[in-house]
Amino acid sequence: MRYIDFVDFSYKPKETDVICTFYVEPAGVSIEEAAGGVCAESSIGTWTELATVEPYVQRLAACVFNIEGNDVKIAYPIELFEPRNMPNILSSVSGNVFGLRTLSSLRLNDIQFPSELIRSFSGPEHGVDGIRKLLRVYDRPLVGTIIKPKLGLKTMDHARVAYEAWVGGCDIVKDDENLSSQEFNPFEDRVIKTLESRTRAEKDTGEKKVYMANITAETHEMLRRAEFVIDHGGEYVMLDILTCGFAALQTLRKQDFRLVIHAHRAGHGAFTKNPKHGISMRVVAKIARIIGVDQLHVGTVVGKMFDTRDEVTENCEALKMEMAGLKRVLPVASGGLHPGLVPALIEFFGEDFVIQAGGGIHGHRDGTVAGARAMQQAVDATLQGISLKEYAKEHTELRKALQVWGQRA
Ligand code: RUB
Ligand code: CA
Repeated sequence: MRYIDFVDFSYKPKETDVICTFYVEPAGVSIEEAAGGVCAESSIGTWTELATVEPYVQRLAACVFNIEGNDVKIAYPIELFEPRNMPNILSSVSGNVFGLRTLSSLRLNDIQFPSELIRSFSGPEHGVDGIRKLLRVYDRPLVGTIIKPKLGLKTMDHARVAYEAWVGGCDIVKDDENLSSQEFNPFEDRVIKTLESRTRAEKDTGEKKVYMANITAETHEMLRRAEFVIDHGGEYVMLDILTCGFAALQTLRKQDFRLVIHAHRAGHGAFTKNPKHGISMRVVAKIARIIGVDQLHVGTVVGKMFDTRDEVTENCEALKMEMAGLKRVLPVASGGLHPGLVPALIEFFGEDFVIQAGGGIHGHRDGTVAGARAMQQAVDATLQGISLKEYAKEHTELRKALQVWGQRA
């Protein structure tokens, strides 16, 4: 089969097909030829015709069934993929094709997985409802913080700052993505001391608090650290899912740990930022949900990261849309957030999300407790329909936060 033989506009996709939507920019060939090349190389074809293609192989060919401008839709028969093996699926649909000479750009914008394939994976164990039940918070966004400075704090100070964030009003405290087990703050010590702070904060506030310990590491070590968290009374872990890899995430999810999995997406910008080349965050979100994360960073629209409104909307949809009965994943808005942005965030996300702020809490001029209070006050005001400016008249912490960081109109 030549590349062009993989194009058939009369093909009607089956319910069991995997459907990928690519943005394709050809280099020196027609769009049909370029799209056929993507289709061939990601299924059964190669650059030349083969003497070894038996008729039963031909039936497994993927098919370009739609081209509109540069947007190409390809249907893959489910038999091409091994169930329960996300690396295998991605080696096909987002593998060699990115390097083809016949393309100047290629972006995998979306994947629709058939239910049969989705059901071979675990999916989220807890999801939005499980997290709300654990935290006993049902009617507002969750408020979380990342301990800052992200690297360098010694364990005792890390645990102290965590305590201050919780008593100030945060539900969640998490490690930053590049804090693992450095000499200044070793993992085991940190987990023990920070969970002690959590328990003390729970006693002092009467509220449920959670700590997301970053277990990002080589896979066996990652599992050992997850077990360490369980042994010391933790319920949550966080993982940098892209640097650890989807195989590691699958391994973590397959254990019977019952841990809530917070997924950080550090590194995604390397392939999501260019709208014409790479892989969209929506695809990452779907994959992460199918494998089984409970919450995931999706962008903020208003913060320090680049994601557009449309992208964040798509990411949230991927976490919440009906997908073979999978539980909904909780979106995490993070990156450059502060109290002045809360009304805009709630307007965009609704109530089912995590407002996560590092600098926007620990940068408060009166310290972390005041920073957490200011954030909680911004949430309270917004949910009561009171403007931040008005609420700030009676709430010092919020007033001081707005003085420093301002408020988004
Ligand atoms: C934010 C932070 C997170 C980023 C990641 O810190 O540490 O790692 O949100 O980006 P701060 P994204 O609140 O000080 O900006 O959420 O877009 O993946
Ligand atoms: Ca970070």
